[in-house]
Amino acid sequence: MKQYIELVNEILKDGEKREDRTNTGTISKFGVQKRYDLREGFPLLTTKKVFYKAIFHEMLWFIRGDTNIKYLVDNNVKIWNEWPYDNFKKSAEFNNETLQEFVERLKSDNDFCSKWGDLGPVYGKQWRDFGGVDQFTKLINDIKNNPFSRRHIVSAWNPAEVDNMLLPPCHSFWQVYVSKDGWLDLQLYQRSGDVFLGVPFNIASYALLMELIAKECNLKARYFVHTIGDAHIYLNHLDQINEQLKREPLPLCKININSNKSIFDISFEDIEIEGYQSHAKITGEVAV
Ligand code: THF
Repeated sequence: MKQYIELVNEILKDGEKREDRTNTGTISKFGVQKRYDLREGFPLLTTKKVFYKAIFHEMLWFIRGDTNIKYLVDNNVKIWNEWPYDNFKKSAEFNNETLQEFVERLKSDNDFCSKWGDLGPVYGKQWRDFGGVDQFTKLINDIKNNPFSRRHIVSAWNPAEVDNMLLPPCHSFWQVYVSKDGWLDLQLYQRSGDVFLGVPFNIASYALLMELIAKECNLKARYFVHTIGDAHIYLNHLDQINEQLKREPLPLCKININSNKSIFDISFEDIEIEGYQSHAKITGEVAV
């Protein structure tokens, strides 16, 4: 994935060192765009091992309109745990539980999980119910009935509800384009991108979304255009980024969706990655 390496190099070259909300510090460049051709393979980063199962579960969770992390923790997906925990920590009910204890309680206590496992009206809520509009269902119907429309848009950014979300959407707005010969393209506007941890997830996540929509609408997925506003590398990820720059990118894997179920009924078991080769895993801390 040469585009990811280009993105990293662009930020290191042009970026400015800044303080940020999380007090970690970043190198940041504003306004970058990369294009991935899904016909060349599934864009799952090869210069470190990516835990793609988390990406698949998360996407199905968005599509279902879910915002409570119960489904994720039940499936051992940990990527959203920090935010509800941080919220709980600030509450009167907090009794010095560790993150692990908090997650165990979410798994075993449904009332506790309804109260403390919800992220607020984040992605799933806005995709399926933005002030009463099911944008996602409408999008699928519109692609089928009026493919060349210039209004195939889904917005997770709902100004009226942003303040009630534990984290305002990073990947905030996307548009689908159908070409005359049946290709499906998608452009994402991501307001903020954590290039080491989040961006590899975001790229694969939207590539999966494209494959799912293409299959549902009898099209073939082609370009994923990834536009990022504040594209940043956290200063405590610089060693991990530099390690990846030393590694040679490997051939891309393939993705198979082994089911003819509707996009609303596809399950995790229906999605299969074929031939994923990668360099070793690299860990890094997530800034909350
Ligand atoms: N906040 C920050 N600071 N970075 C982000 O990437 C991010 N997200 C989502 C919301 N807020 C964010 C959450 N997505 C990981 C990956 C994606 C996340 C959050 C965390 C992560 O820690 N990945 C590790 C471990 C994965 C695992 O094995 O469970 C990794 O090595 O990839 C961006 O949308």
